[in-house]
Order: sequence, then C-alpha cells, then structure tokens
Amino acid sequence: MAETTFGNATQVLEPFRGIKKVTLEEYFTSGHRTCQGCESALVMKLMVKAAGPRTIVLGSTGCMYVANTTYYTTPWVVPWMHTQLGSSGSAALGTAAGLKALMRKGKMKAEPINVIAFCGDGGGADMGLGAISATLTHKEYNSLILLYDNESYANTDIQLSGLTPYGAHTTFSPPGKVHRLIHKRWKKNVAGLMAAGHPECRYVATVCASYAVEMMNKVRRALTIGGPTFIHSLDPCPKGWDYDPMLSHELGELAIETGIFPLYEVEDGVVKYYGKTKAIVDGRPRKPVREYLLKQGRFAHFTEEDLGYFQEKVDEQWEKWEIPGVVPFRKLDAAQAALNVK
Ligand SMILES: Cc1ncc(C[n+]2csc(CCOP(=O)(O)OP(=O)(O)O)c2C)c(N)n1
Ligand code: SF4
Ligand SMILES: [Mg+2]
Repeated sequence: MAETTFGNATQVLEPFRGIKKVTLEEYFTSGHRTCQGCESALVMKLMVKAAGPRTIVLGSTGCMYVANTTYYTTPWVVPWMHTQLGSSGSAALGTAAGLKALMRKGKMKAEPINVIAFCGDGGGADMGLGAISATLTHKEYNSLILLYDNESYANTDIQLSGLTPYGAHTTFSPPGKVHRLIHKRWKKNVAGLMAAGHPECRYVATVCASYAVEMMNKVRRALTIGGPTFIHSLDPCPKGWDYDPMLSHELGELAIETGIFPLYEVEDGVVKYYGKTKAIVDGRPRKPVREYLLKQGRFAHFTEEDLGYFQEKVDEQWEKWEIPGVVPFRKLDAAQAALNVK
C-alpha cells in the first residue's frame, strides 16, 4: 500500500517491465459488441488489466457503455456502473468519497480500491469538462479519469466533437460543393489543459494503445500516485475515421510519428516525453501529416492546401510552443520578455 501525502492509501502497482511481465488475467473479456478494429475496446481491456481485480469502473454514455452492455451480456469482470454522458468526473468523485466514508464508518473493509471513470471525447472534453475539472481539484479522493478519444460522438453516428480534428468529415461536417471544409476549429489540447490548470492533480498523461505496455504503465502510475489523476487516450475508430480495421494499430503509431498526438506525462509538474515522441523532441524528423491523414476516408476531400495548413499547425506545436507538444504559450526571447515587463 502506498500512503500519499494526504493520507489516502493506494495500491502499489509497479510498472510492467516488458510485455512478458504483463499479468495474464483479463477483466474485460468477451461479451461486447464493438466494431472490428475498435481501439477504444482495446483501451478498456488494457486499462483494467493494468488496474487489476480490486477496481471499480464507471463509464459515461457512449460506445464504451452501449456496445459493452448489450442486454444480458457484458465483458466487465470487475464491478462497473454506467453514468450520465457529462458525469464521469462526478461519478469518480462520488464513488471515491462514498468508498472512503463506508470504510471510515467500518461498513466495509478498509482497503485501497481503484476507482476509474472513463468518458469519450464528447462526454469528457465537451459536456463533462466542468465535472472533470472539479474532480481534479479534490486531492483527498483517489480516482483516475480516462478520456478515450475517438474524435467524434461515435455512438450516435459520428457527430463532431471538440476533439474532432480540423477539416474532418463527420455527419455534422460533410464536405460539400460550396464549402469543402465545414469544420474549421483546431482540436482542444485537453491533456495540456488538465495539467496546466489543476495544481492539485499530480498526474496527467497521454497514451495510445498501439504502445500497450507504456499505456498500462501510465494507468498503474496514475493509480499508485493517488489523488485525482487524468489520462487522455487517442483511439483510432474504423467506423468514424473510415479506414480498414486492420490499420488501427498503424494509425495510432502514425499519430505519434507525425507529431499530431504527443505521448507524455506530467508528474508533479515535471514533463516527461515517451517513445517516438521523445525521439522527436531529441531531433528525429516527424513524418509528414499526410501519411496519417490520407489513410482515412474522413480526410479524403483534403486538397494540398488543406494538408499544408494541417502540417503548419502541427509544426507550430513543436517549434513555437513553450513546452513542445504540451503547453501552447509562445516563447518570448529575453529582450522581448524584458520589454513586456511593466
Ligand atoms: C445529455 C445527453 N445528450 C445526448 C445523449 C446521446 N448520446 C449518447 S452517446 C452519445 C455520444 C457520446 O460521444 P462520446 O462521449 O465521444 O463517446 P463515443 O460514443 O464516441 O464513444 C450521445 C450524444 C445522451 N446520452 N445524453
Ligand atoms: S464506432 Fe468506433 S469507438 Fe464505437 S465501437 Fe465502432 S470502432 Fe469502436
Ligand atoms: Mg467519442
């Protein structure tokens, strides 16, 4: 058991040192009806495998609720509960607080139980942002909120969310003859927002299931460090992104190699890059974004101009951001900074 600074015991989940050390037990098994190649289903499986059996999972409405709970079947082996679309944060906080109260009153055995709430990008980055933000200020309760980002409101037929990439074809942004691009907003930087805006939150990370061991180890770290923690997972979605399901793994890799989705963690305010993102930070060239975008039908209408704009925006996050790929404040040179001091 790990005693955190504020007296909340957590389970000590040491990192898996390589794929051969990963435990065999599964806590998300057969019984779900997600699409072939669904990375979000893989994220659920890896998330709870990393957490282990003494875990409660809470899930807001979306593909990972609906497709996982067809009448009389469920893949969850651990206790789980559905919560309203914008309520992953409230469910996490309420469950953690409820467990703590029951243990304090002696109504249940005192032991560290992992509380994980998952939400989609619609439920988490749009509708439920306020509740997640509130939860991340409550350092006295241990919970992990995992946002699985398939970049649309997938369950209701691929509507545009605040995390849908620029220009993508969704049912709310179909390319037309008059307007080729309907969606012209750049994606929210949700992990950076959580890390920069919540000083009591000791752990924020980004993950992609193409890098499964690293992903599970970040889940284990979040649960061990305790307090409220947040992980953002980028999940290729064959239906919404319009590609052959066999490409899910490759698309996850390309999102990282092009620099579109950086893999990092922020623990107690210290940024650490991972894998191919670390190689990029150390100077390895990024792959052109077109290699990622043009494998997906949702960008099939892109012209060279659109590809160029997308590339420029990604270049900017590596070349101009104060903390590349993480925090989007602009760097000022020393002279300019001095002039700005009132
Ligand atoms: C308050 C509310 N509005 C709308 C809906 C309908 N609805 C159910 S699932 C869903 C999509 C959720 O999208 P996201 O959170 O990204 O999860 P995904 O379906 O992509 O897995 C919507 C709009 C709802 N259940 N509750
Ligand atoms: S629509 Fe996408 S997220 Fe939903 S089950 Fe299918 S592949 Fe998974
Ligand atoms: Mg979604």
